[in-house]
Parts: sequence; C-alpha cells; structure tokens
Amino acid sequence: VEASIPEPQREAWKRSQTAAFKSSDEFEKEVVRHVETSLARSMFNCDEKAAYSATSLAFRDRLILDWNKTQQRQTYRDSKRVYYFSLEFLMGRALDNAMLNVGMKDTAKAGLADLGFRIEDIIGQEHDAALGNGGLGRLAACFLDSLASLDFPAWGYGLRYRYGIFKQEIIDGYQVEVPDYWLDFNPWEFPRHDVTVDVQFFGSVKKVTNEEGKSVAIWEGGEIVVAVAYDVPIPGYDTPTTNNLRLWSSKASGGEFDFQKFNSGDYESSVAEQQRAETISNVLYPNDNLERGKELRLKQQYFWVAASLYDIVRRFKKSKRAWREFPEQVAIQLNDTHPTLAIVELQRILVDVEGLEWDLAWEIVTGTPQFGYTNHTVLPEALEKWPVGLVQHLLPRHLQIIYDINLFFLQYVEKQFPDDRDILTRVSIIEESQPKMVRMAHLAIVGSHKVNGVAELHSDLIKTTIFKDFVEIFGPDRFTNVTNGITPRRWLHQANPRLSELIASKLGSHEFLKDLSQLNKLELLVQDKEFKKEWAEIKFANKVRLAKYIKETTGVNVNPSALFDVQVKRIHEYKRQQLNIFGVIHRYLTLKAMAPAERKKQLPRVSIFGGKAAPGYWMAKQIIHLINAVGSVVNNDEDIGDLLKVIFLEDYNVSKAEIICPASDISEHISTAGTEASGTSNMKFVLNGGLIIGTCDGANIEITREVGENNIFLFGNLSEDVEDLRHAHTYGSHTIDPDLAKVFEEIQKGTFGSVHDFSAMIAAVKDHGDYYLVSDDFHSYIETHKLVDEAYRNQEEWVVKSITAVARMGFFSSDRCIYEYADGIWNVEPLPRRD
Ligand code: CJB
Repeated sequence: VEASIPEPQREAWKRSQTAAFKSSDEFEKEVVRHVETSLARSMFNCDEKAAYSATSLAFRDRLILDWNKTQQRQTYRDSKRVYYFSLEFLMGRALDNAMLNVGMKDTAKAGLADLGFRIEDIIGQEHDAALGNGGLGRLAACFLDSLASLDFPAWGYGLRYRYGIFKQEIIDGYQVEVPDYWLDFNPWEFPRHDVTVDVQFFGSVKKVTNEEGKSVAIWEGGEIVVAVAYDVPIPGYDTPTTNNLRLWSSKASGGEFDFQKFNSGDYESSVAEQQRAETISNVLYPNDNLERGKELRLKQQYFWVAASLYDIVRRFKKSKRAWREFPEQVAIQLNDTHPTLAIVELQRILVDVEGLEWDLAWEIVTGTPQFGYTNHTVLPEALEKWPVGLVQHLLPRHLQIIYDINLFFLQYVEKQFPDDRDILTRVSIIEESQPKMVRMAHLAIVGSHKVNGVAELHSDLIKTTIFKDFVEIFGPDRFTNVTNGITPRRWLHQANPRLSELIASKLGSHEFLKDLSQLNKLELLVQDKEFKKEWAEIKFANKVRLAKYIKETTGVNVNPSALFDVQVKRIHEYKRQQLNIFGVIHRYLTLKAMAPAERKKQLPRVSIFGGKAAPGYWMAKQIIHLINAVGSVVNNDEDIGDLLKVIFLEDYNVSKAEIICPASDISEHISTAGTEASGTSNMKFVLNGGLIIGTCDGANIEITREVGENNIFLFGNLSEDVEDLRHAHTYGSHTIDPDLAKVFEEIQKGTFGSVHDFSAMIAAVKDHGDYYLVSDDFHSYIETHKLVDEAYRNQEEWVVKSITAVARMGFFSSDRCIYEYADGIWNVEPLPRRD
C-alpha cells in the first residue's frame, strides 16, 4: 500500500503506460531496441542468438504487461487461487509457445524476415527449460498452459535449478551425462530480489510456557538459507490471462561471503557457507520413478515448500481474513509426495507462529479444499520414505509434528478397528523398520482432502493395492481419478502447424484448440478423398523432416516411406524398451533367414528410440547400449538395406518431441500391465495421427475406449494376471518363449558385440524371474507387429484409422483435466479478463 502512487499523479502514469506492440513494424522496433540497448549490439553484430534474445525480450515485455494486469485483477477481486506445487516443470522452449499463445507468430515472422532472419532459425536458438525428468514434469507444464488458457487464477511453485536434467551424449553406444547449464541467458524469468524468504534448517526445539500458561514450541538455532523468487510468466492461449510460475533459488543469508575469513587468508571456508546454501537449488535429481533418499533432496523439498507456503500465507494475510477462510482462498495441489512437508509446515505455522490450537489448525490444514495429492506411480521403489533420524536432524520441529499427526491418526483408526493391530502397523505414517522411516504417501493421504490417480486403471489400482487400508479408514470419497491430458496448443498447434491448419480449415476456426471435443467433426470427413490426401501428405512431410534430423544427428539415411515405429520416453525396465529391441532383433533374424525374393516383399521399417537413463540405473544404460549395438549391425547390413533401420536419438527432450511426435506411424507404449500410471506421450502421438501399439495399461485403456479397438493395436497380458504369472515364474517352471530364446542365442553369439554387457538383460528374463513379463508377452507382441505391417500396407484404410483416432481424442486435452480438478478437487472458478 505504501508504494502506491497517490491519486493525483495516476493520470500521468496512465498517459505513460507502455503499450504492447501490435504490428510487425512495432515488433521490429522492439527487437532493434533490445539488440541495441539490452544486448548492447548493433546491426553489424547481430547473429541468430542475439536476434533470438531480442525477440524473446520483446515478447517477455508483452507477457509481463499482461501478467501485471492479470495479477492486479486477481488481487483486486480477492479471488481464490490454485497453487500447483511441483518439483518438476518440464517446460521446453518458451518463445514459439508465447508467440502462438498471444497470436503474434505471423507478425513476428514477417518482422524477423524484414530484419533478415528466418523465424525457425530464431526459435531453434532457444535452450529447453528442462527442469524435469519425464511425464510428471511435463504434466505440470501442460497444466500450467491449460490453467492460463482457461483463465484460472493459478500459480505454479517450484525450484529454479541451476542445472536441469543432464544432456545425454551417446559415445560408442553408451550414454554419457553432460551437465545442462541453461541459465547463461534466460530471458523468460524475472528475478525478484525483493521477494525473499528465510528458510531455517537444523537447530533444536525448546518447549516453554508462555504468558497464558500454554506450552509452546520454539525452534531455534541451526542455519538460515534465503529463498529468492524468480517469476516466469505463463501466457494463456487466446486470452490476456498470464499466470505466474514462481521458482525459488537459494542463497546464503550472511551476504556474499565471510570477509573476516577472507581477509585472514582462509579463502576456502570464506565461501563455504555461500556454496552450501547455493547447493540446494543447484541440480535436479535425475531419477524417474525412483527415490534415493538423499539429504540434499529432503533439503530441496523443505526449502521449496517453506518458501512457497510463506509466500501464500503472506498474500492471504494481506486480505485480513480469518484463518478459517484459508481453505476458501487457497487450494494447493501436491504433485506427487515431493511437497508433502507442506502439510506439516502449514500446521507448524498455524500452531507455533500464529498461536492457533492444534485441533483448529488441523481442521484448517485438512479443510476442504486445502490440499489435494496426486499419486503418479504404484512402483514400490518410487514411494518416498525418509529416515526418521534424517528428518529429526534437518527439521526437528517437523518430526515432532509428524509424530503428533500420526498419534491422532492412529487413535482415530483404532476407534474404527478396535481389534485390528495389524492395520495400525500397515497405515502408520512411521514405518517401524530399521531404521524407522517416515512414509510420505501416508502423510499425504492423512493431510489431504482428495487423493487422485492419473488414469482409471491406476486410480483403481491404488485403491485396491497400496492405499487399500486408507479407503477403509477414510471412505472411498477421499479417492478419485483424473485421467491425464496434454495441451493441444503445444502438442498439435505448435508441433504440427500444418495439421492444425488443415483441421482449422475444415472446422472453420481454431476454436478446437480450446475445445478439443470439436475434433469429432472430422469423422464426417473420413471418406473425403482430398482431405485424406492432404492428411497423408502432412504425415509424410513430418516424416521427411524427422528423416532429415536423423541424417543430421546420426548420419543414417532412413526412407521416409518406411513405417516409422517410435518409442521415446525415459528408459526403464517397466517401460520395456528391452522388449522392443528384442522384437527388432527377431525381425532382423526373420529378414536374414528369408530368400532375397521373399525379403523384397517385406515392408520397410524404421525403429526409432530415444530417452534418458538415470545415471545410476545400470540396467537402463545397458538397454541403451544394446539398442545402439543392434543399430550399428543392422544399419550396415547390405542384405537388409532400407528394410530395417534402428535409430537411437540422442538427448530426447521436449523440443525434440515436437519434431518426433508428428512423424510417427506407430508408437510403442508397452509397459508391463499395471505399471505405467498413465503415460502421456501415447496421447501426443495419437493426436498427431499416429497409431499405438500398446499394452492394456494406464491411459492406453481409455484411449482404446475413445478411439475404438480397430484403431489401436493392443497385446499382452492383463494387469489382473501379472501377480499370478510372477508367482509362477518363481515357484513353477519358467520356460522362455522359443522366438525370444533365439534372440538371446544371437546376442550371446556376439552378433552385437559385448556379450558380457548384455548378459544381465538376458539373465533378468531367464534366471531372475522375468519380473516385467518380457517372455510372457513376447509372442503376442511379435504377432501384433505383424498385424501392424498388414494394416499399414493398406494405406487407404490406415489414413482412415489415423483420422478417426484424431477425431476421437478430444477427451485427452489437459483442459478437461483442469476442469475436473477445478470442479472436483479445488472448488475454484475461472476469472476471465475482458481487455
Ligand atoms: N511419473 O514421470 C514420473 N515420475 C515419477 O517419479 C512417477 C511417475 C509419471 O507421471 C506421469 C504423469 O502422471 C504418468 O503419465 C506416468 O505414467 C508416470 O510414470
């Protein structure tokens, strides 16, 4: 309030307000101004990187004007806000997205051309913002796009990692990790050096009696690390609403470094505190579907959660409302268990800082709708647990609060199930193991009013397996499903502009990008010859573009008329890239065994892989190695030629996905049934007119329901049979599929080199119980690929399938997800801006 300009001077302000550029002339002026002033360059010294920087700054200015107005309006209306807490935001590039969302790409294209640049080259200069591992982080990014596009008052909260997910290089067929330093120039963020929060760690807790005779806890000592806010504007599509993604960066509280130590010659320790503090937001943990229990990771979690909650509470307190109204003003979505400490931190703020009684505080914390928790996996190795000793050391007061929450919770359970000791052991927030552990998922369920899975099968599975007891305790209503979705703006309009334009021309407008169900009108056109021709041409052009990229990056020539078969995602045994490459070897052996005349009749195929392995995941790295080893044999085999090519694309990321997704004929989503919570790339491929070969897992099941069984290739065992099969492998006799056995023999003969390296992959199937059911599903997988080949031979029919599938994908827009969350979990309304 103190910083507000007095009424009489406001006219002068209004007269001087910056206006956003509208024409390409105005845009050019902005670009040149940024080149000359922000970058201190000139037309004699402006390369593509500088042109990218200036273009981005011009768009950033535009976004921030809209951002200011959006925030002012939300504050003025005092509207309820949603806060999406996520340790990962896999945003990818921002410029193309910003230009399209504000509807200025054509203007920018003309302006850049005038100034001597091609817009594609300029867009290509941008470094991906890769602050995430895979599906979980990309989902958060799609949700931000939808929240802004649908005018919801919403903020994302995360960490500003100095290093995002590592860059993957393939050297001699092996993955090598290179740090991803992406901040040398990042025009998309606004440092807010005035928005800081002191975050406390370590220390001890003292109980004292206050003046009112009440016993209160005082957390003292330890160290303080400062959180500094960096804001990233998130533009909605076709709306002035521009939301905020606030990322926290850590810095030492005692200034830059210790001058006393520095002056006395103790250089190293003079910067030690600074370095320790900065380490917190230094690097993203590169694990997907795996938790490693490292102290620094817990520090990251608390640092981020404490700063974000402080920020939210500060904002809430300005409104002078009573604490009871907090859940009516604030909805917080916990993206996985990573931010679960927020529940404990809010209880601590209310009890220790605000002086509320425990029970009232807990009512507010667990109020409806306060916290919602999204679960993304049932894999036991991914469920977070923290050693009690570590929590005690780092966050002594929080451990006490966790124990108290657990005590009251277990008392509540005991009342319901008086004679059942086992249930208390099973559901306790504290696992009585050696060492004792805090089970974060249990804490998240106890503290949230809704828990959701991310696809129907997954939401059913959590209710019947890992969280079964909690359904008994809290009733089925605490558990719900929100099937994942993707933003059609990035994954259709941006990645596949020609397809987007073709669809718009047939539907009469671009409205489908905001209401994806409108795609269903395309079904009326499946027999339209001209339309089908254009559709097929666009797919072909996208394949040509990918073939060019493959040539540039791997040196391998691939035939764009071949069937492009793509599997790109994190490398994980449960996602079964090993099944795919074993299938490729089987295809290779089959081709080799054919007489040349017979071979000539076969359908050419390009098997394309991409994805990162966690640096410590040895088996995943062997899978990458095998794919590359098979590629170097097959791609150089003259008997085979174009009939089979095997490509591993280095450093798969969001911007590469934008080239890859529009270019698939078939994509592989072949996880062992019951292991992939949802999957979202399956949706991206189908939305771009590719078909799927997949298991009955995650969202594949709902995709099948929507597109129809004729337009997807399903194979393999069902999730309800997995347990019995695993049991049989261990306790019965386990015979390997004969075709797979031949594949193994070939590998062991040394056809692909390094017999020793690949022996563990084979042993996992043959000797160690084949946990992922590779052998059980192999036959069905191979047979289904034959059906794919057959179907692809009939191009007429294939295009009909492709169009029909796209027409029926409306359900998988992340806009639909956001409406479901808003309605069923957050109880929040959009706040459209009219200007
Ligand atoms: N997921 O990306 C991750 N990381 C994890 O640690 C756990 C789960 C993925 O989340 C996606 C978004 O919900 C899901 O589509 C995907 O199946 C799941 O593996």
